[in-house]
Amino acid sequence: MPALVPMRVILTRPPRRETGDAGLPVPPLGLAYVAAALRNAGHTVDILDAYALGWTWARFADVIAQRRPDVLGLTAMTPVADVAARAARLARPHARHILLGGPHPTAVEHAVLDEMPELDHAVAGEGEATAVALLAWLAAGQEGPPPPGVITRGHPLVPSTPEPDLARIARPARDLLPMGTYRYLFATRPGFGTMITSRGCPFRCSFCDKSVSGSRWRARQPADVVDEMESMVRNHAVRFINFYDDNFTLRRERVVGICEEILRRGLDVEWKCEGRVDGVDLELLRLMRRAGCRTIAYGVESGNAETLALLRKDVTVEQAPAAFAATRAAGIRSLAYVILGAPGEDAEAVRRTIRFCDEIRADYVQFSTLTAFPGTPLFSEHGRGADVRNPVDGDLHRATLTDLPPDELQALLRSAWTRFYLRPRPMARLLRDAFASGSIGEAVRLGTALGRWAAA
Ligand code: B12
Ligand code: SF4
Repeated sequence: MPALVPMRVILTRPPRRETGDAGLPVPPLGLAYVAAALRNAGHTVDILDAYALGWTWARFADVIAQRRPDVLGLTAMTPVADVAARAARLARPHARHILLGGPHPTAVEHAVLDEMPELDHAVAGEGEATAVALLAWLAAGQEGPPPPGVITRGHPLVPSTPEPDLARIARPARDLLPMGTYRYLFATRPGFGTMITSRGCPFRCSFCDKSVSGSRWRARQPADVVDEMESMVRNHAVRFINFYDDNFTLRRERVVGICEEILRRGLDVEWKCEGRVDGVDLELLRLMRRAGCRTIAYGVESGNAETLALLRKDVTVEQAPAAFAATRAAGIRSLAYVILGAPGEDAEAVRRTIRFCDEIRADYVQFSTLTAFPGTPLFSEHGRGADVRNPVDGDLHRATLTDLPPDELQALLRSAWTRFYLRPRPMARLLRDAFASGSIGEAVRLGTALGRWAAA
């Protein structure tokens, strides 16, 4: 449908910080969804993933100055809000309207307009329909109140309800992304893509920001999911997919349906998903393995019952070993997300969780500290916290909630990473995956960070 007033839109993920950002680039799925909606509404849309393309800030500034878009759309999680602010400052003289969407503006709402004075408007929540309505409002001269979901000066935010119907929104515009540049260290093959097959989560973990998609779980049907997988395989040479659903395994029968559909179509693709330790069983895991599942990430969080209670994870310490054993028996690798040094934990409690990761025989572990991001229950209850550095996070300092002295927690974190990975088996597995997925650079970066930390 042609837009009443077609606009030239650039949606962008800005370059990395010069100080060296952590992490391999994964596709900016949110931008790709918004791009598809705006394009369908008749606008001319480009996605400029300067982060993935490895652009310098100077090149980014030149291109924005040259292209002078009607609308520049930025996205931000809280830890990269400073990067979005920098991009908005640079782009201000060259873009008619500057917008920001994503978890950060959704969580902090109007405060983002003070944090980033160069922004014109921000979008709260899922952005597909809101972005289309916002551009129509801009084209109409911003007459009257802004559409629901829009954060703007001088008007209260009216939440955008109902949430988008996942069966009806357009698939992400991957044709606008540099798909060949994306990598994931734990992928078992090159050709990497990401997908989201459900939104929202009914659980209540205190460290989790559910501001964007809320608590109501909405899921796509198996045939629709596998259609999108197939189109990624056909059109973008994708051979390994990360499912970014908060709860891919929430409804057993849906997972069974997706796996059976993959098998029925004979789709040659491998994948990873996130699961809860209370949501899997051996029979399901064996089916998932046959359908290409190679890794499942579980929010183990802690080996201490008191910490699980603080995190409101609603799982028990005892459930993790069973889920990890079943995952191993099915031939799927396990990744444990773990939080060290939460309030109430002393050094011995932290060590207990580190040992717990060995006991459950996780193939990979991602150790973090407890950060209270805006939008999480913890943030409203505890505020920000102390600064603790994680070895693998490059320049990122994370405000951390802990009763331990920051130096001590940092040392424990370092020993957790180095103890776990600087051993022959995990190193060999990482190297094998790095070669298989084409992520050698990331493996070298991780290895160097760990080596430096071990020697310090
Ligand atoms: C994939 C993912 C990542 C990926 C990459 C993210 C990316 N750039 O795409 C990786 C692994 C790198 C990552 C890392 C981290 N992540 Co993360 N991640 C996710 C996850 C699981 C999925 C994101 C996604 O693709 N969602 C699907 C799309 C459709 O949703 P979306 O991105 O929100 O986009 C929609 C809207 O936000 C909006 N929108 C977004 N951008 C724009 C732009 C415009 C112009 C408009 C109009 C609208 C709009 O419209 C989109 C479509 O509806 C989310 C959880 C979740 N369910 O969303 C957490 C999440 C975003 N991550 C989070 C966090 C905390 C982190 C880490 C800090 C974790 C850690 N402890 O290290 C790191 C930070 C990394 C860094 N650089 O600083 C939080 C963010 C909270 C916050 N307030 O910022 C989330 C929400 C998890 C949670 N529930 O708490 N993450
Ligand atoms: S951490 Fe996972 S299970 Fe817990 S509320 Fe967030 S998305 Fe849901």
